Amino acid sequence: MIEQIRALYASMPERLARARREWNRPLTLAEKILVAHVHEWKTQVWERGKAQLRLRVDRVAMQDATGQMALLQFMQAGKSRVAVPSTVHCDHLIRAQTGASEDMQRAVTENNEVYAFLHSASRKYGIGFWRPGSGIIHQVVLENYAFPGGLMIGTDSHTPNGGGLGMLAIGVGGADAGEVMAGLPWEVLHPKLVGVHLTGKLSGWASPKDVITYLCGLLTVRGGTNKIIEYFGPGAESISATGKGTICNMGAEVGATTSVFPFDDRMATYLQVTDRGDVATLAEQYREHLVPDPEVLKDPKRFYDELVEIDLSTLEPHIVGPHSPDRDRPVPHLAAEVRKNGWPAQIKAALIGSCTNSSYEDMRRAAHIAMQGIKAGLRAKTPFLITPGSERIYQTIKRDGIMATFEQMGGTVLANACGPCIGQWKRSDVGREETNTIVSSFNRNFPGRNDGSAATLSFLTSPEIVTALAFAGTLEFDPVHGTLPGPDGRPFRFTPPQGEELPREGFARGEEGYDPPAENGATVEVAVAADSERLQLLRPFPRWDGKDFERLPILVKTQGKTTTDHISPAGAWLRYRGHLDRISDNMFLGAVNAFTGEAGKGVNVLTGETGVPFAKIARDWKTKGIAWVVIGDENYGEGSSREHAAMSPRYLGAKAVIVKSFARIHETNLKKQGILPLTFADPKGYAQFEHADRVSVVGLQALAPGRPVEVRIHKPDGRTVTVPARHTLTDEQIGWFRAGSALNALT
Ligand code: MIC
Ligand code: SF4
Repeated sequence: MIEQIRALYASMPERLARARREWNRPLTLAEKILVAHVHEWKTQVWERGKAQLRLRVDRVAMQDATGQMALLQFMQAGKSRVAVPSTVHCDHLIRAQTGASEDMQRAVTENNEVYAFLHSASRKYGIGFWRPGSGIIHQVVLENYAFPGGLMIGTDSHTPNGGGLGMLAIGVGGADAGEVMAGLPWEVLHPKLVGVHLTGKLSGWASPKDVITYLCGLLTVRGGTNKIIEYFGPGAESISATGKGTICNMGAEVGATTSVFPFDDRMATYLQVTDRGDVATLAEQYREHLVPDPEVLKDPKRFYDELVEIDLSTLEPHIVGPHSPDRDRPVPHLAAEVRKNGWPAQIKAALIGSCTNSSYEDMRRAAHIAMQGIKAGLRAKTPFLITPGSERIYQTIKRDGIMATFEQMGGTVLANACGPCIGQWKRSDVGREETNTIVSSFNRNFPGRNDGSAATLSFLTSPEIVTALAFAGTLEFDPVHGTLPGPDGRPFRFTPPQGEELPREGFARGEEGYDPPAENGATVEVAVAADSERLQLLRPFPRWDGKDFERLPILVKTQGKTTTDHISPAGAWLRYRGHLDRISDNMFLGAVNAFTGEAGKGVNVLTGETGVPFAKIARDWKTKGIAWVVIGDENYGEGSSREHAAMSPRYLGAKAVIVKSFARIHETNLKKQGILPLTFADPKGYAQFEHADRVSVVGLQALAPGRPVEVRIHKPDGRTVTVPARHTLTDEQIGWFRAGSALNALT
């Protein structure tokens, strides 16, 4: 790995000098990394928000839930070995139920077939394999692979976590990963740049999490779409590398392509402690290339498309939720809002950890709060669950007594995995329809996400605030100013959290759980049983027949938030992530039907039957040879990178998805799978569609970059309404559409 980094750094001075010369200006950090990774300087156009970048990627990471499709697609390309260093991480499929060791054993048995597939495919094709229990993809990547100035893609939307070590790390669908592993350059819309100028220093209860929850409120869930958030300024150095990781990780919640911090001493220290002193030394040598040019820092307004100022010294702790990560307020304002909205104040579960917040520093600070409560004679008033991010963190918090502190307070340590963050949480304390409140230090809180119940109100904040709230058991407690009654009746007040950023004695080692690929992959068999209910080899989607889409019914018009969790829910459905036919039964289960107000169900307009799950309607139409369209609202496809949210619609007959606006990864996933993603030229177009309408999309033979497309609505009374629509397809992507999918265009 060090050789790869050395070669990249050695190439940077000349490449960056050329860009400065030709553009006649200094460079931001994000630009430096993009320039250093451009596939072909001569032909590349550099227009932010317009041009398509073709980049050479240093590394690919896949997790077990999205990695199955990524590998199945890679296998279709017929290559014998991956073209770039790649890893698979088993983290999403482990269900949290009774605690780490039992949950792990259950997972290994339950998921045996999928793990065997991922393992054998990894061995065969030259991919590093991280076994279940080794940790959550983003934490393991930060500990082992991320490096300043690098460019990686990962089949998970929180891949930007690597920005904590100065890397451009970007979430993608499995098709993107499959193509890059097959040797193609990676394409992405040239992002605009948001500069975030950090001054001051975090203090008191404020933590890195509050930088990003505050930004979520400021920018909203759409505000970062097709943008890179680049942090800089003196405040950046006051934040640990893992704290920076938290901030970059949750940049996914504003839709940002990725987020990045400039290289600094905090990163160097982290690299050293994680056994990469050689990378740290090299980065020190090339420091000037791994930070923005000095002129940019002097006059940032000239070089970033948007600029945000945050004074860390005045930042308060924040908490966001329920149901959306941009519903933000400072913690002290929460109680009043809870009363105003009639949300249940009682907290039913408090959870810390996840890929967002499970660093040593996070655990130390949370333990500092736990310790204070224990000393005052208090115990958690609610179940308190801890998911460590990796085996290293797990072993280290065990060695350093942090785990014992959590347990003494009444906590349960779960496996090193996603668990309750992705709905892998077997909860028996509340009924499915029961409105109830939970708090966590995770990054996502869409309805139904954690326990499958849309009635659960989920709030997100820092691990230290979650820990304090666990002692109180109610959202009405303000840990910053409030007091709790101690056992002797005297009021007890927490002092602000403290904790070292890295373990004094270094990280403890456990079973790291890494299996290298086979020397000679040709002899390894990748087994997929023909009758498997979990894995299914893919068959190419049919090519476009050259015809316009004529008079198609609307399967669903979604209303309001339509995240990938609404389109293709996770939780119990994670079981079928490798089986396209099976998983397609979950299609649109969470989507709110704009015509009826119900979730997951609609009217089969061909038979008149009501209250039918969308997948069932689509299957009926598929057998009759009838294709369909989707109408959607703002930021359609927000959230996860899971391409099942595009593959299932494609598989069951979607031709076009017409919406007010898209989230980046999902729009690309639709293009890759051969579905036409369109946006209304005027958002009012959305209101024109009624349930018995038929929809045509015409002029498809003349489909060209930048040229609008005409959508016609045929009303039951014979009227036709024309709605102009736009698309963002490039020439190459139009090729995917014609071929039926990007993969078809490849082979
Ligand atoms: C998520 O946080 O939503 C997930 C689960 O990690 C997804 C990936 C998936 O659906 O498998 C993501 O963020 O991309
Ligand atoms: Fe796993 Fe949650 Fe992180 Fe996604 S956000 S990778 S589900 S821990």
